Amino acid sequence: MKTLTTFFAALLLLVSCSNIKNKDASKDKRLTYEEMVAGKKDALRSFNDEKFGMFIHWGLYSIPGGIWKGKKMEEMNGIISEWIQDKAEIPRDEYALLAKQFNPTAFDAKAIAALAKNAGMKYIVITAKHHDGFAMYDSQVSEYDIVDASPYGKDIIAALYNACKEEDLGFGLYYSQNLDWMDGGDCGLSEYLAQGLPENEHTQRKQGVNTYDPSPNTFTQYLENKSFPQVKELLTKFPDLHSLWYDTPWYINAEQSMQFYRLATELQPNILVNSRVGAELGDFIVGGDNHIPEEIPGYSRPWQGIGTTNNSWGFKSYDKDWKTPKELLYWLLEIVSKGGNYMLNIGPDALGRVPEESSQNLLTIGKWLKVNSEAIYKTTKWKVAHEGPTKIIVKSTRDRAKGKKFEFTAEDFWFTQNDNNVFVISLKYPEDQIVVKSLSSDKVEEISEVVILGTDGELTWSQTKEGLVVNLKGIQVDELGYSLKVTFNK
Ligand code: JFZ
Repeated sequence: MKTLTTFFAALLLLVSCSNIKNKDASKDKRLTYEEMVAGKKDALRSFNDEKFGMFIHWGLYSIPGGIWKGKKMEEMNGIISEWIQDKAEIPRDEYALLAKQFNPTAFDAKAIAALAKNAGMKYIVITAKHHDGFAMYDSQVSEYDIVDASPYGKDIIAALYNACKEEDLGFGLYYSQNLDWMDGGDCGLSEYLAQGLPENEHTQRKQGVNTYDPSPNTFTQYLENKSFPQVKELLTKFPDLHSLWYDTPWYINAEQSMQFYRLATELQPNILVNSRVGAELGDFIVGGDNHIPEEIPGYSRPWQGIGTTNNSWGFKSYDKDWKTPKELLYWLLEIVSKGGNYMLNIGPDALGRVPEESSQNLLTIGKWLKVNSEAIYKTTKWKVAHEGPTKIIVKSTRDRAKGKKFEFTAEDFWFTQNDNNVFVISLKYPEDQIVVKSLSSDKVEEISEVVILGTDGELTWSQTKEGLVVNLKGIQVDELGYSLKVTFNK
């Protein structure tokens, strides 16, 4: 009996030693950045196929809605309402009082997930913590969160996570890893400068730095005691995330950016991390806010264009400059035809309601996408993004807010492609026929079929040296516009 016990004790010792060796080995075998990125190929292919997602900015800033003590954002040199604490220089304790009145009883996670689904969106990314430092989920790291600090007391991120799973929608989180006006001290500005890192527009303007009432802790303490631990708890609490959307990495260094990337990827190897993690890292590139690239970007990674439904990410009570369905579709076509994925924002109000105009406009887009889905989802850019006389350049949110005319002609066409097809998308019907010059017989292979999505009717068409000529007299599929599916001879 003794011999048998000794044998099993020795066996146990042998196994545990080999485990320690393996653990040490596996620790030494930490993936390189390139290996981490390479492991996300399938997730990136889905990201390309999805084309359209919902961004949600919702937090304490939705209560003032862009007005502080009678002053509007524009009177404080601002525009986007989620920056109200910064623009009005609201001391931390005063701003935190907003939490005591935050009781969004109208919030309906299932309704928001259904809205995204019916708008033709394939994923949602919502602000878990924006620059004001307030967590919209039940955080064990900080009490400054919706469950511990507000009368509402419920975890809206968890509710929306579950609603998205039920609707088979991707679910991602926005997290402001650098700027934090409650706990971020000077948001890293002094440490950034002490490292001799290059001065830039942000450091010179101290953009987003709490200079009016900074917390007493150092930025390193903020990173170690709040930012990294909250990212870790979010990725543990919500195990199957579509993406982690970091933002404004203006005062963190390359090593810290890599730590944020690695932290997310080691916890969820398929999670897509955006380029605002900083230091040129990230699985997909995010363009500027409300920015349409003038040409097809030469990015080596997938890219995402982001936009607002009016001129603010957070709810802005007096901003009624809603993008019409026609303008929203223009943004989608401009971004998708240039190989991007469009993430369009909604800003729920203090009670959790989605502004009626933005949800109605999203549903109109969803109706168009139902008919024209083949021209958008699972496509890639073609050699030509757009043909026609109309060129509308939008550089930023402020640029768009100046007011632009989103009118198009029957000669304006946007293109996408998949397999052996090119899709020709237009935002205006012709009187009788169209000539698509980019599809002339001397520019592309011989065409074997031309159909219009959403109807079965036969089309009269011919491919000439001038272009693809199609008779569309009297045809109207959807008031926003139509898509032709052009198939080439194999
Ligand atoms: C940032 C945030 O400050 C803003 O509140 C919102 O969340 C937006 C989506 O992201 O704003 C930015 C950040 C970077 C650029 C522009 C606006 N940029 O690089 O052009």
